Amino acid sequence: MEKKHLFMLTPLLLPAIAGAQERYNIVYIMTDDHTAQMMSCYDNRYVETPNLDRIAENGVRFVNSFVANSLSGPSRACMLTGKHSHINGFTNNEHGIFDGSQQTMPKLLQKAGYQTAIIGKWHLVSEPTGFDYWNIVPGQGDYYNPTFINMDGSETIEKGYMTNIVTDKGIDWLEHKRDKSKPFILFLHHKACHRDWLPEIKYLREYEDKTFPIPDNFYDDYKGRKAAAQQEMNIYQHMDLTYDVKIYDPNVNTPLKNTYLNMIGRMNSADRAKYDYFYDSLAIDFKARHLEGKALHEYKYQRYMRDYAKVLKTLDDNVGRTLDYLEKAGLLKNTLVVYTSDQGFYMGEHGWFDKRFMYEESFSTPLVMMLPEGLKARGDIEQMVQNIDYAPTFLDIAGAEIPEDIQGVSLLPLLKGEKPRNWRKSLYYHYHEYPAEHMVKRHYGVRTEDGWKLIHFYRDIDEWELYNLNEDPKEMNNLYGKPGTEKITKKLRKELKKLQQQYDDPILDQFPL
Ligand code: SGN
Ligand code: CA
Repeated sequence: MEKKHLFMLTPLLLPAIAGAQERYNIVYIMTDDHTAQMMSCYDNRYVETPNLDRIAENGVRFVNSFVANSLSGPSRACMLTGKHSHINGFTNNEHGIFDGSQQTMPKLLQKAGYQTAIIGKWHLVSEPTGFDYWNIVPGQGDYYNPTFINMDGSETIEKGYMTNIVTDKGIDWLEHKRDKSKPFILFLHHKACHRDWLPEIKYLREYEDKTFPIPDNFYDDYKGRKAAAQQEMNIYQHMDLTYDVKIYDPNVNTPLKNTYLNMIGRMNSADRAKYDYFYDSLAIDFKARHLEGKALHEYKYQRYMRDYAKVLKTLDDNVGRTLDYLEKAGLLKNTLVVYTSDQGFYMGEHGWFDKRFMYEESFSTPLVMMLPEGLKARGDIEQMVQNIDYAPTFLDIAGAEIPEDIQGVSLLPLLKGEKPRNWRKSLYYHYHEYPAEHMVKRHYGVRTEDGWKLIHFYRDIDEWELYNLNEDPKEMNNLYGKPGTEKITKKLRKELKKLQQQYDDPILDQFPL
């Protein structure tokens, strides 16, 4: 009797299942430390990234895209939960363990009938939850012959270069591993282009003839900006000559020399021979030049830019390969392709590498999307968006309900080409990792759509900074406390308070506004 009942229901269920098949898929490509200055559809001074640009050309480029906390683990936790760091609990890389029992976007997508998979960098310490398939690297992962953690907890050392491997695994999942009757979301999370910028062997010589222009605030003296003066991410002072610049001298010890040797020790002997041949010749040349002061400073900058650009070259190829696969498989018409990074990065601006600060280069992150049929937006999207918006956007795209407690907002109306009234006019930021590597002080702040920014650095410092981005886009002139700024400061403090209340940040109790 019961069987018959089920059988009778089957035809009724069919249209719903067919509907499910037509739902949009999502391929969410995220890189590490890739900044908009190094992506030609945002900035063509430095590199060409034709495949990344292809995404924007067939969809949209967000020109005001930001993170909530400019660091890997925290950024990933914001993206998974749609909530700020103080709510999702993963505030910093050094002590964070993501609580995987909480509500996350992949779990909600599973409930909505989606297949979920993540391949590559995870960086949240606890095991992934909410994924039907995962294959991640421990911690930061390695560029050469990386170790992967499998779902049964075992580890496999994969042969080759990380960026190629992540792409291979992604395509393999799409082609062979997924259940093709269901819509899916695939997180392809690359290690590129994180420090320590180890290029793929075939691109060792790429960009070697290029001299990169030096940013005009490369020799920043940090006047009026105490936190900026106290960081440890200056190219001149803090880039390790062996590890970062790759000048290896067996007789010279630098703090990260052993880390470097372990890292390049992962290469097979054929790759290693080519690698050594290339960088040893640089080291010989470097030694002969006896560089000091400004010349050494700029030498380090050029090495940094070239190696970062080489790593990016392989990444761009692989994004191209991913897009080509989707096209060939007939998936593009029904798949949203998202490309972003876990945060932006300094390419010599203020004399820096790394990120963390709420200044524009690292507060912002590239975000481009190739849109499936039915989503009509094209070109630039000017509205301010943040990585807490990805979770509600993907849920919305999937036709799933967006829970009330999610703090981000869905970008779907923007992707449809709508011009929503009452879009947010300001964004909240809070960075927590201090004291820690690179010594960027804890800080929080507000940035408004009309180009004002107010930041408070705290803990063993108590400093406020105010910027007018329209007049001072490089954030060199701290206006806080200057005559004539009373009114705007008051307004921004009020806005900051409103955001801290809205997002329920307990820091407001510590520093009432
Ligand atoms: C590593 C790097 C740092 C970097 C952090 C965080 N040091 O610790 O330079 O700021 O990761 O980066 S290294 O010696 O290991 O290269 S994040 O993107 O993962 O947050
Ligand atoms: Ca990162």
